[in-house]
Amino acid sequence: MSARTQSSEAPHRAGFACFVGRPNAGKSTLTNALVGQKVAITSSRPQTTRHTVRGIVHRPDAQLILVDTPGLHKPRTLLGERLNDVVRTTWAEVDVIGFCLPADQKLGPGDKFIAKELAGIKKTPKVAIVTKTDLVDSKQLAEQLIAIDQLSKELGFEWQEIVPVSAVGDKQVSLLADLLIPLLPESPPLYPEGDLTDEPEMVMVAELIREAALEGVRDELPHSIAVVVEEMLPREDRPADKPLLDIHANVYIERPSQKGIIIGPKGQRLKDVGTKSRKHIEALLGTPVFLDLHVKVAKDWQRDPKQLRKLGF
Ligand SMILES: Nc1nc2c(ncn2[C@@H]2O[C@H](COP(=O)(O)OP(=O)(O)OP(=O)(O)O)[C@@H](O)[C@H]2O)c(=O)[nH]1
Ligand SMILES: [Mg+2]
Repeated sequence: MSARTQSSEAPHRAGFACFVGRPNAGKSTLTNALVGQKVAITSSRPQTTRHTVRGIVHRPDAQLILVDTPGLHKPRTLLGERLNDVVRTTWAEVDVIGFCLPADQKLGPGDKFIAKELAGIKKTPKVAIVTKTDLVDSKQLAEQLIAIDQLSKELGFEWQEIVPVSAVGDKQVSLLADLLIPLLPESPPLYPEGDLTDEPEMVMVAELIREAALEGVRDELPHSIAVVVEEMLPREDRPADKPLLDIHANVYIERPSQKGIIIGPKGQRLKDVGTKSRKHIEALLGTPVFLDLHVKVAKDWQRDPKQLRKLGF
């Protein structure tokens, strides 16, 4: 029997691997790198991801479904509590847990707290992923690998693997998929061939707008921004070869005083957010877009159950 026939007889595997870790650890960037397309927004601000985002990696013999989760942190708002609940529900449901730890930061109480919780999930294999390896030298990386190994030993469990990766430098990203796939159950594909995510288009559009709005804002403001797409409609009376999609979206903030910052002098900032996100939205949807953005105040929405519901949390 040739090697080729043998490998085609290897069982097909499919299942879920979630990425967990502190905010800003590089989970969403890694998800996008593995999928080969932006399915989750990223930013240098912590707590960018606010819901689980599934990204799908297709291989001839496997389908690896990545579940990117919000960064686990000490919650200060009702939103924060909800996000942490989302993470805990997710890791209880997946086939493999990938714990992301940035190479350039010493293990802190936040990491130890997460590792302790993971130690309690006995039945699920856990892989430690050292992210952002392009930011450190080999000595620093070696120290981090030892510290991570030590951490699991202290807590009485073993990592299935410890894998250093750089999503930005495209180092060991596909190796990570190679190592995760054998940990998935035998199963036929769970998603149609070619699907890269199951995110609804309206959600992806809202996220792209939020990503653009996050850029350049500081302090508490990133946390205060939420985006909801109200409507996406093809413009009527357009010739078939010149379609235009009208998108109406609201950018929510928490306090009237934040309005001026988001809109900017003479509306320039909001305009830039529109231009930047429109490019990404057009690439995603493959059609020209007219983007209509409005800024609205949803008072203290991160702490208000009613407002949270309205914003989809
Ligand atoms: N140099 C370098 N930077 C990276 C790498 N991966 C992520 N980053 C940066 O780290 C920051 C955080 O990345 P995200 O992917 O948004 O982090 P996250 O873990 O999803 O964060 P939350 O959604 O807030 O939990 C961004 O500025 C990324 O560009 C990497 O491999 N190398
Ligand atoms: Mg993220």
